[in-house]
Amino acid sequence: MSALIPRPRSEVAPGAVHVPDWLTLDEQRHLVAECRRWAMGPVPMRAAQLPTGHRMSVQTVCLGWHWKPYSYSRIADDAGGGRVAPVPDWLVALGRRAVTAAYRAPAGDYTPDAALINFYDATAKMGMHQDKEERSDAPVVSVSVGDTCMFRFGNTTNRNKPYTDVELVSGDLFVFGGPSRFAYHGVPKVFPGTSHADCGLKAGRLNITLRMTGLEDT
Ligand code: MD3
Ligand code: FE
Repeated sequence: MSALIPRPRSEVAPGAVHVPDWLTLDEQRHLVAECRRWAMGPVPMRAAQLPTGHRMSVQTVCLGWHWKPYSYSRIADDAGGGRVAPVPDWLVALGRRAVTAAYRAPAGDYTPDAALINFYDATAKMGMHQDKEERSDAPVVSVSVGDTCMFRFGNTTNRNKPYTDVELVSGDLFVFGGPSRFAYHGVPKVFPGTSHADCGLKAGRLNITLRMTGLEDT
């Protein structure tokens, strides 16, 4: 239990900072409740289809900008055609607090304009990839709720070794900025049955990432 043996904050690579147990249980439950609402629309949560025709095992719903492999838009043409809901101010504020907590420095002009909410069931995983659709090198903020997962943080050159495996537990924060912003990363495994009901999620894992896209409406 993390409450008994605190896990230390660690800088896994330059700009990649893991802050265990950052969210309170109240904050986790609030995020879960909001994710349940976002999953229902105006754009429903869905498993995105890859250009290969395969479906991702992870289910995703977005705020601010809709992401599909591999571009952002305001309209979800692959998920019912609705217009994506805005990122609420409290979530922008959470992103700013996250950057401050990770880097122990003011968040400056950090203003995330996109949130991606990923849901993992017991068998879902995410292959090693880079996030390159953004036109900004601002940090990505990640918070996790529910089942523990194995998060794999790689290098900026290729999807293979060297990489570092880190367990992400409910309430953990991870911020990826600076030289780590374009590192390969993935989620090879979720550990079913590791969530505790107090976080608001009985089974599965939610990950919320906040990003600055650097995109503008045309
Ligand atoms: C490092 N999500 O949504 S979060 C993704 O747990 C994504 O759902 C995973 O990879 C998840 O793109 C991993 C950690 C993460 C997110 C974005 C990053 C690490 C990152 C972007 C750049 C570098
Ligand atoms: Fe990613």
